[in-house]
Amino acid sequence: MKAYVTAIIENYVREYEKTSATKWGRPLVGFADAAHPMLPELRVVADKNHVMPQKVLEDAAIVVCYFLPFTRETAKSNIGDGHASPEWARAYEDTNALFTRLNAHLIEQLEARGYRAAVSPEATTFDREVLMSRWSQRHMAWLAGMGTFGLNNMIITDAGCCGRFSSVVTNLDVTPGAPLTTENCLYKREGKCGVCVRHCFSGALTTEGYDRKKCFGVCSENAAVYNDFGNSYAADAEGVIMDTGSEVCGKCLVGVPCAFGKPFREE
Ligand code: B12
Ligand code: SF4
Ligand code: SF4
Repeated sequence: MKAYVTAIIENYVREYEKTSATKWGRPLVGFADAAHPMLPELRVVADKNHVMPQKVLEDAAIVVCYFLPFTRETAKSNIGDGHASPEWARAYEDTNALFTRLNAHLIEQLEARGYRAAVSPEATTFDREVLMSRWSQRHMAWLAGMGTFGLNNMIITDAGCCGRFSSVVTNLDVTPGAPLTTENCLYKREGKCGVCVRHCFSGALTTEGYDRKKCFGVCSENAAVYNDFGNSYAADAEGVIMDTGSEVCGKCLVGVPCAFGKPFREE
């Protein structure tokens, strides 16, 4: 079933990009244990109302997580201080739109085989005061063993961190992955690199920590410029839809050694 799910995702993306301005690299797919003992801790480290998979699907067993890498061209367009590139803003909106359709397709395919699957509606909303979501895509991917948190806060996968995550809760009966035991970020591994921090011209990201409000300020400035590519993530935590524009930046995940792969040679 793992190969089947992976093939559905890969095929969908390849078909979809034939008519999309944005292109993607090969998707990575992971499987998280929906009953992992660390899941309740999300309510401590992330949002206190973080949704548990069993609330999304009663007999939740596996959270299918997937990562869509951006292309090197998309990343290159966004290198340098100032506003995010139009290609970056478009890739953000196009990827979120693709997620909605691909998740519906995946659910349909699984249901046709007698399984059940659902998406957490909270995944595409966040509280605009505390700047947290009640469904953390990164933590699900981390639990699935898809990668580790970089200094830039991104999950660094085998295909790097320059891309986006989505997830679907299922009752699949497959063996889940487990969190990795070694770091994929050079700074966390060996105390060197920090290129992501140097790219953050606003000072939101430092080696001491991350100021999400400052970062959101930069993303909001870009949203004022990019109003034409779509309006995903526009719902607040209560589901109220706002006309926000594309809240993007992403300077800390382009032109960095972990953008498209692990930033070190495997031993
Ligand atoms: C709210 C939100 C924002 C807010 C707040 C950012 C933030 N860091 O939380 C704003 C609007 C500012 C924002 C900005 C960006 N975002 Co954003 N954002 C989200 C959203 C909706 C929720 C994230 C959340 O709840 N964070 C709250 C807390 C829990 O996270 P945190 O502050 O990073 O702290 C945790 C980690 O640092 C972690 N951690 C660090 N080290 C370790 C080690 C271990 C062992 C563990 C367990 C945890 C851990 O622990 C902390 C507490 O749990 C998610 C989508 C989703 N539903 O998950 C996307 C998401 C995180 N964003 C994403 C991206 C790409 C961006 C931007 C680049 C914007 C852009 N697209 O151009 C910037 C990057 C900012 C940055 N460097 O962090 C991607 C990340 C993809 C990836 N490769 O990992 C996500 C997953 C969206 C997606 N669908 O792919 N974002
Ligand atoms: S740029 Fe370097 S320090 Fe920053 S997340 Fe990537 S590997 Fe870690
Ligand atoms: S997204 Fe932009 S403002 Fe936010 S941490 Fe990264 S470089 Fe800094």
